[in-house]
Amino acid sequence: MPRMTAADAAVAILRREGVTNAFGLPGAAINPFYAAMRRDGGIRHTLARHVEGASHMAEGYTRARAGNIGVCVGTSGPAGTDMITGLYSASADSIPILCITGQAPVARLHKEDFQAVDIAAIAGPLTKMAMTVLEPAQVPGAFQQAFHLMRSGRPGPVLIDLPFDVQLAEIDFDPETYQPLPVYKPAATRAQIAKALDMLAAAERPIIVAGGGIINADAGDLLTELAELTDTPVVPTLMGWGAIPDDHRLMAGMAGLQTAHRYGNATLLASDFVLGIGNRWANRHTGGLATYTAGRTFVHVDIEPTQIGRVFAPDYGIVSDAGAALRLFVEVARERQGSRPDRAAWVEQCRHRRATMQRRTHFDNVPIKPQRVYEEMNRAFGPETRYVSTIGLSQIAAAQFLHVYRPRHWINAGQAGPLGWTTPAALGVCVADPDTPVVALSGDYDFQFMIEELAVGAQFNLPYIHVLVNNAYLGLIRQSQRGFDMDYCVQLSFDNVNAPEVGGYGVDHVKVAEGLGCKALRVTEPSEIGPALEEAKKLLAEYRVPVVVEVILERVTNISMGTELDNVVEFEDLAERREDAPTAVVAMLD
Ligand SMILES: Cc1ncc(C[n+]2csc(CCOP(=O)(O)OP(=O)(O)O)c2C)c(N)n1
Ligand SMILES: [Mg+2]
Repeated sequence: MPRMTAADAAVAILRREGVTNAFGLPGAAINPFYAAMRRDGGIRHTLARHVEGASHMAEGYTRARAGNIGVCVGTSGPAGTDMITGLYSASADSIPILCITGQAPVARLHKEDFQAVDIAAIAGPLTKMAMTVLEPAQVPGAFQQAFHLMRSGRPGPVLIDLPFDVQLAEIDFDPETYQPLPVYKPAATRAQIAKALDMLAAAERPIIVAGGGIINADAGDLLTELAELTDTPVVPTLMGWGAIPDDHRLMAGMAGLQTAHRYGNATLLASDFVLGIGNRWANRHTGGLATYTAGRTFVHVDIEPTQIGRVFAPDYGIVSDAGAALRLFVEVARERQGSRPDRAAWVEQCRHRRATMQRRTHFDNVPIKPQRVYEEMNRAFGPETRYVSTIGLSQIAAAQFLHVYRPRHWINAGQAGPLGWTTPAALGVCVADPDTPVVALSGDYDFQFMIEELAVGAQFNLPYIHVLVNNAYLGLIRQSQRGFDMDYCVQLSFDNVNAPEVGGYGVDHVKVAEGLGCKALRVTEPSEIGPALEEAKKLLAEYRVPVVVEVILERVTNISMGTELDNVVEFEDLAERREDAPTAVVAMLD
């Protein structure tokens, strides 16, 4: 039997499970694992500048391609605690990442040893398994179980904590005969699917709410096929955006309190039946449940049994992987083609709402209004673009105005929304798929959170365009403070003694980005945005580093939002003519 250190066995298993990349930051307690990675030579390591960054890189890496599992590695103590936000973000959005931490030697764990913290206990609620492995011979089983759990059922992260001496201990292990454990995914039965389709057929104004589970299952094509076979309009959630292309005739818009379209909300409210697939009725999608559910029948399909009925009781629940359910949905719907109800009038109503209920994007104001930035991004970036963003007015407006045409092309920290996520997640996406253009979008505060990670992009030649919309404000919080009649602790503006040219907006992002080895441009006029984005593409091709395009916005813009689907407040003029929203996918009827 081959003998090797437990760390060597762990790395061999990573390889057998398909891992080719890791994101991390070494330290004394994880050095044996790094030594094993070095001996193996098959795992490309991206050195983060902040361990939280490594965890978000791992998440971006997972989310860019079906089957990927991002791995993040750190030393003991503060490295583990830094990655807790990454585990939270990944678990909240059902994304598998494997976090590996070093730990103090077993015999010193209870002696308040240097950087010995009970990271498994801290990570417990955020992971599908969090384990400090105390017996070297348990290491292979721990890793095998980790991959099984990450891939089975509702996907999510795992943490494995390896004491220093456990990593170094020799064990018997045969990598050649190692086999990944089978993956468990519940699948709907034909009777369940037939019943759901009966309910859909009985409805007059049905819609499908398409959640992130469809993206995780790589089932966007099946969703689109089901929509076409039954002529049912689709309302993607924020996590499901891209499952059906924005330019599909059955794409009805997103619904919600913030990241939503006016026509999406109107269509949801006009519907009488909702088939939710791989979604979780998130509060910012539903708003108040009385408004959301009144007069509607619901079917809920989810891979996790305890998600059925968690937020409200659906009329019918099906426990299934979204892909497995959609395969059967498509099969049975095909068989029923002859008896399909005529939905033409309802589909046309949804389409008409899409062509009339638009928000204005075309403003020529200086300082620039944010809506204009997204209009220019729609012109500059085609359907091949992958967008990455986290939270803020910037992200909310992006969801209202940008276009997404493919699954995994809107990569967003939906539930947790940790500031600082955007830059490292975008870098992880670049590692996973260097051939697809990546465009990150941040507000100024999000950008400043993990700004140091730009150096990782410069060092490892991970080129992407980072659109930075700068209002020198914690904009989303400023807007929500209106309810408290205050503007308190949310200003980011100051007179920068080194950069009078930023005109009181505080941080000179161009200088910082350049200092970190990236290229950067700043624009202040709406007519400069398009040319700057084109210039950014050239700089990216020439220098192969991240390129930041900073757009100086007006300080105060309120973005459409509300507390119920039927009370979303519009703060700006709505579109009345085609020229008001010139990049809308469905041209405005005027
Ligand atoms: C770590 C963390 N702390 C606090 C928040 C709350 N929060 C959400 S958005 C936001 C302000 C974002 O400002 P900016 O990135 O400039 O975007 P803007 O809203 O101005 O477009 C804050 C503080 C958060 N999401 N994450
Ligand atoms: Mg801001």
